[in-house]
Parts: sequence; C-alpha cells; structure tokens
Amino acid sequence: MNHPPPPARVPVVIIGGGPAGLLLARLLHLAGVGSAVLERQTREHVMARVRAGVLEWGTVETLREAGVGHRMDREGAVHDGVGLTFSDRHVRIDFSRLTGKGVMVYGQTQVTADLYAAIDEAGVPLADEVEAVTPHDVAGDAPYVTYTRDGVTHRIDCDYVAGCDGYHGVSRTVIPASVLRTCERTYPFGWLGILSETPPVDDELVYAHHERGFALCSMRHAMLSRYYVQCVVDDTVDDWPDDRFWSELVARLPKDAAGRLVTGPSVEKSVTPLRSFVAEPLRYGRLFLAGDAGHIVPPTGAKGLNLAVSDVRYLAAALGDAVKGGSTTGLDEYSDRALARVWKAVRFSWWLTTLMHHFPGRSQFDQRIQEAELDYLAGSEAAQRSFAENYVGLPF
Ligand code: RFL
Ligand code: PHB
Repeated sequence: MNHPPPPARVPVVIIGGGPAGLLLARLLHLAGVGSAVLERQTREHVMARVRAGVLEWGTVETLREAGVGHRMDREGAVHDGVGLTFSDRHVRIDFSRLTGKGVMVYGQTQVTADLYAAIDEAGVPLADEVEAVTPHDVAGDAPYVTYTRDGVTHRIDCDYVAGCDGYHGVSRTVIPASVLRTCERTYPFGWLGILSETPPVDDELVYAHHERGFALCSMRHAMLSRYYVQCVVDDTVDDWPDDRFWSELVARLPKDAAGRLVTGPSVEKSVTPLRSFVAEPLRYGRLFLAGDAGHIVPPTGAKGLNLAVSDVRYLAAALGDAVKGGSTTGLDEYSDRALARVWKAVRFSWWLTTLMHHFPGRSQFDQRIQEAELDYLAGSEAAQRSFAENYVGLPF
C-alpha cells in the first residue's frame, strides 16, 4: 500500500506502528490533528505477530468509536465468562452476572489489520522499514525526529512525539536516567504458545493451574485454537515438538477437558518470557510514552494490548486539546492518569500469574497459600466479582 511520505512538519510524530501507534494515528485523524507514523518493520512483519486475543469491553468500545469495529463485531466472539481449573475442578467466572459486561475474543493481528486499513483510507503518512529513528530536543519547544529510509536521512519537525515503539523501542531511552524510574519483576518461567487449526477445547477460555505448570486454552475462531503451556524460561521452540506440547497440555487439563481436546499440527509456535515492567513518568518534555514502550505485563491477565488502548485514549484526547485548543492540561495529567490505570492492571496480571503458575523451588507454605486462594476464589462470589471486574477491564 502506498502511503504519502511523511511531510517535513506534522503536529505529532508517532514512533512505532503497532496497535498503540496505529490507534493513536487514527484517533488523531478523527480529531483533525495531523500525524506521521514511523515503523521499523514491514507491514507484513507487524501483521504476522501472533499476540493478544482478548479485548476488554472498554477496548471494544474504543475501537468502535475509532470506526474500526465493524469486522470485530462481525467476526469476533463475545465471551461472558472464563474457566479456571485446578485439581480436576472447573470454576466458571460469570462476567455478565458479576459485572454486566463481557470480553471480545478477536486477535491482535486482526485489530492491527483493521487499523492499517483505516489509516490507509485516511491517508495518514506512514513510513515503514525505517532505521535509526531518533527523537531530538524533546525537552525544548521545537522537537524533531530523524530517521533513515533506503539509506536517505529524513527530518520531521513537530510539536509532540508519541513513543509507541514497544518495550525494545528507542523512545524510552531518550529520557535521562535522572528522570526515569523503572520497576521490574521477572518470573522464573515463560509461555510456549501454539496456534493450531483445530476446534477449541471449550467455548470459553480455560486457565489451568497444575503441579506440572500452568496451561491456557484460548482461541481465535471455531477452527483456530491458541494454546499455551508454562515452560522453562530459556526453552526454545526446538525444545517443544508438537507431540511434547500436546502431551504436556493434556497432562495439565482436568480429565474431561483433556478428553475433548482435538490435536493437530501447529501452524505457529513461539516462546514468551514473562515480565512486569513500568517506566515512570510516561512523559519527558514533549515526548509521551504509550503502550509497551512504557510498561509490560505478563500475558496471564490479557492486559497488554488493552493498556496500550487506554493509554492512547487518554493521549489522543490530550494531544487534540493541546494542538487544536492550546490547553495542555490533559498532557500535564496524562502520565499520572495513565499510570493509575496501568498499575492496577500490573497488580492484577502479577496476582493472576502468581496464583496460576508453578514456581520452581517454592516452599510448602507458598504452595498451600496458592491452593487456599484458589479454593477461596472457587467459593466466594466477592472474590469472583473482583476477578471479573479486573478481567473485563476497569473504567477509563
Ligand atoms: P508493539 O505491539 O510492540 O508495537 C511497537 C511497534 O514499534 C516498532 N518499533 C519501532 N519503530 C520505529 N523505530 C524503532 N526504534 C522501533 N522500535 C520498535 C515495532 O516494530 C512495533 O511494530 O507495542 P504496542 O503498540 O504498545 O502494543 C502492545 C501489545 O502489542 C502488547 O501489549 C500485547 O501483545 C500483549 N499481549 C496481550 N495483550 C492483551 O491485551 N491481551 C492478550 O491476550 C495478550 N496476550 C500478549 C499476549 C503478548 C504476547 N507476547 C508475545 C508478548 C500474548 C503474548 C504471547
Ligand atoms: C490469547 O488468546 O493469545 C491469550 C488469551 C488470554 C491471555 C493471554 C493470551 O491471558
């Protein structure tokens, strides 16, 4: 697809064309604010990354408001609950009864494709396969961004820079160490995930706690399943031929689910390390971080993409006010506002990770506490409501 090349000046330069950057470009366009997106990879690469599958209700509404919800509403599936299994028990958390809301199962690759289509149609300037993207003078009043493409160096002058370039991006690195505080927790395991063209084992997602390790049964549609098993942190996909994956998954599910499982060749396989990470503040002068550039959560709570969307919702409104109306109050409040929501999702993702995984070498005490907490969750409506409220997404 041919995009107009980025002009020499735009109000907002967006670094990163993942879900955060694309949604920001789309919302700014709808608000009449110009932007340009700089993406390091090819579009094919960005769209091939199999990642999130669960959208909070607020994310669903935001995508609809952004005019990119039509295919999601047609092809996505609303789920009213999830299952948690442990010790051959299956506990259903009934989202609709407990919160009046649900979640949408619709893959991140599809969300990204819908956003690309919308910004193509809007003619937002986008350069992919760019290198050496560098924000300059973001602490002053006249920031600019340089990058190279096909060996030619370009410069874009702007009012603001949005760092939407993920955990390994450049944006966060320009914030001086004296300003940036980071908090991090790594977990002593990873997730091995596969896609297979088989019917999902259940109508709803199943999060399975087991002595052998955690497992998750998810899906994309009626004939495409997404499964994960907890693995050793430095395992590679070569350690996990399909046969080993399926037998491990079967061993971690309750007998009835294991009996229903349809196996088949994997069509994608990847390993993800688990980490919680937050950078504060999410602002340095005229540079604003959003999404994985500012924070990472382990995938257990299904929060990463949803946090990218809530950051961008706040940031798009604030940039719109600043560029069009001249009020910078929203920008001044952005970091605190976004982080208040981020930290609650960090807490939930950490808690669910700690509850559901097998921690190598953990004490008898820790194991018994984990069992007690699962039993409490199984028997307490108050505990289930708290789970449901966090899973469907806290208010913006
Ligand atoms: P992304 O998606 O990493 O996009 C950043 C983009 O920036 C580009 N980039 C650069 N561009 C220019 N110059 C540079 N120097 C650049 N450096 C990087 C990159 O190429 C990329 O295109 O971040 P963004 O947009 O903030 O989106 C965040 C989400 O992708 C992420 O949080 C989720 O995928 C996390 N996640 C999940 N989130 C959910 O809400 N629900 C889930 O069910 C869920 N499951 C998951 C997940 C992530 C997973 N993995 C693989 C980490 C399951 C998995 C397995
Ligand atoms: C997924 O479908 O990829 C998925 C679902 C729920 C999670 C994480 C990943 O918590």
